[in-house]
Parts: sequence; structure tokens; C-alpha cells
Amino acid sequence: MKRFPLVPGLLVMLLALLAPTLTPAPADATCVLDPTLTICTPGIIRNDACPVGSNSLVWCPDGDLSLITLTIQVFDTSALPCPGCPIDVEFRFLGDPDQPGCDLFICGATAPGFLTLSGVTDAAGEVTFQITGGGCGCLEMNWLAFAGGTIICQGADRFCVKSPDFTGDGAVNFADTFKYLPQLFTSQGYCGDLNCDNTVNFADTFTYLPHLFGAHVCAGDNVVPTTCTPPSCF
Ligand SMILES: [Ca+2]
Ligand SMILES: [Ca+2]
Repeated sequence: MKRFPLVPGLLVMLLALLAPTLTPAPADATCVLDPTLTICTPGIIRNDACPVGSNSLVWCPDGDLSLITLTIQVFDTSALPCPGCPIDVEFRFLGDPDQPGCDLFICGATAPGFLTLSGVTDAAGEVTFQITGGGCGCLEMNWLAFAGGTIICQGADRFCVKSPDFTGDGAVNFADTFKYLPQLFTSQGYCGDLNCDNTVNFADTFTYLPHLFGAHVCAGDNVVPTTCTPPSCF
């Protein structure tokens, strides 16, 4: 009767074979970043009709139009992507509103021009931060990114923004309608051209109204005023 000892023996062998595949991958706690390899890329998640590839975008305090992004990818000292790495970014926004009496607005800002965002890198060692706001004009975004208190990248970029929040106070309401109507009546205005076809007409009104009726709003603060030369989008 030698068959019985065989069964546990086979089971042990089977388990030994399966064991490596059943063991979960260890958490990446040993990733030593090489800050010189960090890639920081500003960009746009486009949800408007403005030219693709341009730095011109339409955004809304509600976040339902285009978003400004900053994508950060980190690598270890062996040039392998670092997953699970906490990243903090300090943004500083400056800007030049296009219309008198209006501002530019950053959702989530805790002081004028000041926004801090945190995230954790994915399996590709990458994390993307998303920013939305209101107002129309030239916007300058400066950033300083940290991993564990160490600066891993910094930079700046400029955007031309416009929004159903014409006044740039973080809320779409009838104060914005009063800024929009003169542009509709004259068929011109960079800020009123919400569908980026170089004229202001009822197509822009149809773009505007859902944001007005939705009373789109966010909490945040304005940007720090500066003279901002737009990247040829006005
Ligand atoms: Ca407004
Ligand atoms: Ca238009």
C-alpha cells in the first residue's frame, strides 16, 4: 500500500510549484528615486473645440470642460519606474485677465495663486495632476514637485484660458451673462468665443447655457496678477 504516501507527496510538490505564483509581489518600499531622471510634462485634457496642440483651452469651475494637467513620472537609480511613490506638487499661478474687472480663478487654491496637490505614482511610476478654474486670459503655471521632501522637478508653462465663468470668481451666474452679452451683440471677443471658431454667436450661447443653468461653481482663489504675454492665442 504505497499509494497513500504518494498523495501528500504530490500535494507538497504541487504546492511548491504553485507557491511562487501565489505569493503577492512585495510592496515597493525600496524604490530609491533618481531625481535627475524625473519627467514632468504639462498638458491639457481637452474637452473643448479649441485647436488641438495649442495652449488655448476652455475650462469651467465644475471641471466638465478642458483641464490643465501636470504628469510626473519617476524612476529609481536603475532607471526603472517607481510605483507607489507619493508625490506633492506646489503650484503657483500668475495671470493677466483679458477683460477689465475680471479675474482668473484656480479651483482648490488655498490662497491667491497657491495650490498644493498630492498623488501616488501608478505601476508605470506615473501620476497626473488635474487643474481647473475660471476666468479668461493668460495664465502662467509654475510648479515645484517633491518626493519625500526632495525636489524632483520644477518648471513653468503658459496657457490661454477662457470660461463660462467670465468674471473669474469661481461661479457661473448672471454676472457672467452680463460679461458675455456685449460680445454676443458685437459677434467678437476672445473670451466669448467658447467654441473657438473665431466668432461669437448663438453656438457659443449654447455652450454657455448649461454651465449657467447648472450654476457651476468651485471653491478656490484667484491668481496673482502679472503681466503675462500670451502664447499667440488672443
Ligand atoms: Ca463668475
Ligand atoms: Ca464661437
